[in-house]
Amino acid sequence: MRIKVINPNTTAGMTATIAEAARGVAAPGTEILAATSPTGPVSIEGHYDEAVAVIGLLEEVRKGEDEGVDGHVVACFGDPGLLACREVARGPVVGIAEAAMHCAALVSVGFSIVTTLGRTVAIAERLVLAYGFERHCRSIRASDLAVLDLEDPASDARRVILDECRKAVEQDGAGAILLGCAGMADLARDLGAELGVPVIDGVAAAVKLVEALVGQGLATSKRGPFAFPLAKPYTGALRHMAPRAR
Ligand code: 2AL
Repeated sequence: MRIKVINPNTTAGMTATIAEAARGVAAPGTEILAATSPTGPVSIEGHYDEAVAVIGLLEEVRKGEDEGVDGHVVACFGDPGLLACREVARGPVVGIAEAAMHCAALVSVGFSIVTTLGRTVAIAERLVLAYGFERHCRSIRASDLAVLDLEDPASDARRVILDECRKAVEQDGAGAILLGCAGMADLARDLGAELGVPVIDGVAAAVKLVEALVGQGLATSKRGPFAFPLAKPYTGALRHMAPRAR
């Protein structure tokens, strides 16, 4: 099967990290197509970044449909535009935050999320509530690292994130840690070994969930709210985004 993994920010170096994590867990018969958003913010660290990033993300999902991929992964921990992506796609579309939360609930009692800047905590909090994981979530901790710090070897990001994870385990009662940014995907294995609890990278979790869904012959329901968007003209700079007649 072919799974398209989309980084909704425009930083290709982060897409490389995401692609490596995805390919590291993909089954032998799974091909990972990794894509970087063609337009928008270099990193997604707030509601405005998210809103603007969704356009490039949707362009890539529309291309993925033309390419005939079996499923998509939205590789940003805010799961931006996830429901809109589901309207456009035939196959499953899984966000890395929801994938990580579902997997955590299966292997631990209580999880904590370690995210980037403090301003992203509210985004994760809203997702915890939207997905119904409030009884599972012990804490959401900000590392105060900017997303692009994760790309910079001089930033000491690994140590800063490890410290925050340790506090989540020792002070908040977390049985598992969710890495709150796709750019942290390369840290999961190492941090898990050091902390002695499951450390879940949402990119890996989402790839395995798409494989599980496609493997069961499950696609996105086109009855109800995930039906294809209604065909109509769009005007102005976004006219190329107009839904196609079906
Ligand atoms: C993210 C992420 O996963 N990618 C990005 O640009 N921003 N999430 C975050 N909490 O900072």
